[in-house]
Amino acid sequence: MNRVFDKLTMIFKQYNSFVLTGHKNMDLDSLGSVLGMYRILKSMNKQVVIYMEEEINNTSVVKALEKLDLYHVKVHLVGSQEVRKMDSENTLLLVIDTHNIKLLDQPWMYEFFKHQVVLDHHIKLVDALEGSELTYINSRLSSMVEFVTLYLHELKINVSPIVGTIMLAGMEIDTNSYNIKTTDRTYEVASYLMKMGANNIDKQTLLQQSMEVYKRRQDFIKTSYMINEKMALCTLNEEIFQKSDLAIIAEELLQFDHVEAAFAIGKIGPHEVGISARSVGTIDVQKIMLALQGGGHKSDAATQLSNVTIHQAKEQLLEIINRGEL
Ligand SMILES: [Mn+2]
Repeated sequence: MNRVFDKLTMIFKQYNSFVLTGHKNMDLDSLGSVLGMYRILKSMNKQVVIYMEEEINNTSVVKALEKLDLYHVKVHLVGSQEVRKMDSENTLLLVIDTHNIKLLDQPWMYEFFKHQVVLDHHIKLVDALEGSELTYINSRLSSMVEFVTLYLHELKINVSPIVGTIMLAGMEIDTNSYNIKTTDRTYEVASYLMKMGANNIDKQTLLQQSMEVYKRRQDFIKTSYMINEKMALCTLNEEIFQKSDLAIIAEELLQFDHVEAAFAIGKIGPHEVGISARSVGTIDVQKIMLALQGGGHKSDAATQLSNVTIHQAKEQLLEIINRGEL
C-alpha cells in the first residue's frame, strides 16, 4: 500500500485546491476518512473543502459535526452551490468511500472537475469511476478509515482526538464492531487512533441511537423468523424506512444462535423496496444480492427493487435462496 501513498502524495503536490466528498447518505466511515484526508491536505498547506449534503439523515454524522464544533475543530464544509463556483480546471476532486457514480450525492461534480482521484474499499464494479489521476479500490480494507489512518501513519501526521474518535467510530460501523472484514491491520489502526487520543466515551455517544428508533426496530426484530437452518429474515411494514434501518436490523439478527446470514426487507421509497443482507462470513450474501441486481461484500450486501411489493421482494429472495446453488 505504501506505493499508493507515495503516488497520492505525488498527485497532491501538483494541486493547490481540493474538494473532498464521501458517498450519498454519508456515514461515519465516509466522514471519518474524509476528515483524515482533510487533515493530511491541510498539513501540506492546501486549500481544502469538504462537500456536505444539505440534508444529513445519519444522526451519527450530525452528532459528529456537532462534536467538531464543540471541540473547536475547524473544517471547511461547503454545499453544492459553493462547489459550482470553484475552479473546475485546477481543483482536484477526491471521492472517498465509493466508486459508484450513483452513490454520489451530486453526480455532476464528477464531470465538472477535470481531475479526480477515487479511493474505495467496496467490491469493484464493472463501471467503476475512473479517476483521471488515480482510482484505487481495495476490498480487503475494512473501511476507508483504515486506509486513511495508514496514510496518516506513513506521513507521521496526527489528527485531533475528536477526529480520531470519529474515525474509530467509522471503522467500528464498517466492521460491525470488528466482526466482519477485520484483520490484524484493522486492530493496529484502531490502536493508532487510540494513541492519537480517540475517546471511547465520545465514540459511544456518536454511535448511540435514539431510544424511540431503537424500540421501533426491536418490534420488527421480534417478528423475524428463520427461513432455513442458517438464515433469518425480517420483513417490515408499509412505512418508508432508511436503508440504514434495514442494515441495522440485518446486522442485529446476526447475534442470534444459528443465524449465519440475515436479511431485512422494507420500503425505502414510494416505489422502492430495499433488501439488506448480512452474513457472519460463511454465506456469501453478495452472490444472493447480485442475483437481485444488487451488490456489496461477501458479508455485507444490499439491493433495491423498483415497483415490487415487500411480499414480491420476499418471494424473489426466497426463490434465489431455495434454488440452493449459491
Ligand atoms: Mn466505508
